[in-house]
Amino acid sequence: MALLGVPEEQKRRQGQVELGQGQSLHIVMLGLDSAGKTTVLYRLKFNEFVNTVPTIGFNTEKIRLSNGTAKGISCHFWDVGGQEKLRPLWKSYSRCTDGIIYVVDSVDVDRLEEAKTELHKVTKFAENQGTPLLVIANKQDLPKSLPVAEIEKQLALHELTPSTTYHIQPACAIIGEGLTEGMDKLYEMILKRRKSLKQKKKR
Ligand code: G3D
Ligand code: MG
Repeated sequence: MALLGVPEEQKRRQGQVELGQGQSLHIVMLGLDSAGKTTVLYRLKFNEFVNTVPTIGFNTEKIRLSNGTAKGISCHFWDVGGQEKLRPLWKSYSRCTDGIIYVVDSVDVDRLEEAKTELHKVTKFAENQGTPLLVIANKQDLPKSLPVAEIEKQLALHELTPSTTYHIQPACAIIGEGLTEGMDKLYEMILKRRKSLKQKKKR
């Protein structure tokens, strides 16, 4: 196993202090149907590809992250179905979470506008103000996938509510590429937010 560099190890320890022993992060995974949410979930859990079936309702898993600076951190993931009839559920599942992961199919150009509308809706809910957002530009292995900068533009991420901090991560959930980097960024944003909320409370 590769040893983490010193700064990464320091960050990890500091994060564990911030989070408190035994605490786990509550993370919701959203996105249109077939974007790859369930594939991401099981890739993170088993570190291998698991064939999925369309999610009716939701999947939930407690996962201890096994890589990167967030290694060892426990996360309780909620993977909510993305079909139109299930989207009304997104509001209650995303309420007061530590982080939101929004998975996008980088090849499904025709539905990017719809993906944008649904994402902007979610970040506007009062309970989601300030919740860090990780956008996963998935299926980057496919030849017709749009580059991440183009997806960022088409999703109009810079127009999200000003309190939303976000990171967009190119990924291929099938082989797991980009997922460690993405989770590390999300974890970093979550810690930053916790720190600033703590400081606000002290004032
Ligand atoms: P969802 O949970 O968002 O609805 P799924 O999506 O995880 O069920 O994935 C939908 C389909 O996309 C699956 O294929 C899955 O294998 C595929 N997929 C997920 N991630 C990737 C990726 O990174 N690259 C490629 N090429 N395909 C991916 P099927 O064929 O089972 O519908
Ligand atoms: Mg699914």
